[in-house]
Amino acid sequence: MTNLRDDLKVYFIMGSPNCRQEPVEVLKEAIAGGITFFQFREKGNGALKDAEKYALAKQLQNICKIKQIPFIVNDDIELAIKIGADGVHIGQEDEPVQVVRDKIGNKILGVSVHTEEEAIAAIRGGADYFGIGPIFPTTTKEDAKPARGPVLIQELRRKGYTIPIVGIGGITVENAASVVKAGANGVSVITAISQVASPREAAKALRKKIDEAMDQIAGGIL
Ligand code: TZP
Ligand code: MG
Repeated sequence: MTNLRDDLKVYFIMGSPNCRQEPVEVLKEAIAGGITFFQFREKGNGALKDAEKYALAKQLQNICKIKQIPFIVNDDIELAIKIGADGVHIGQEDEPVQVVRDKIGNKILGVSVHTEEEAIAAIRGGADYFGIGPIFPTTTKEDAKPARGPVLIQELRRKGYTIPIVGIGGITVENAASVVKAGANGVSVITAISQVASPREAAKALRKKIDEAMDQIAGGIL
């Protein structure tokens, strides 16, 4: 794949607390199924810290490298720089976008936004893409805001914002097409891939849905 917009199609996010099987196995299977982007998000109950977190990050990064899948680190900018990750993803409660941009140079910078004002500030600060959600109800993020559907994605596209966007929160193979139809370039998921018996089959089904939806949009059907 050649550009960020295409790379964001099936964006898998995970850390060890999200996995039923070994994270390394989950990631390998997800890649075999067809994910296009990966974010290491080591958060929540039992999350690894320090040396253990570093070691898992390196392992997952190596798998992504071999398969040429971009490897992004959630929140932990120092870790991202230390291991030479492809980028970072930050939220509104993290350091200002411009500060992070200055620290990471030309690495990929993703920012979670919930309003047009946040979107404007993120673009000014140097964001490369937005994560927007929760689109649907989710239990994965403890401090998640209420689900709002794809309204902000639709609003930003209607107003002419062209920055790559991924939807997040409660996305499944059943509802994924609606997120892309609303104007997203892809879907990011945790549960739909990490909490199922076969991450490979789940990733494959999601990838098929997104590819089909993209084809329909390109063909003017959706
Ligand atoms: N940010 C908004 S919702 C969410 C994050 C990290 C969690 C998404 O997880 P799931 O399991 O795909 O709903
Ligand atoms: Mg954050």
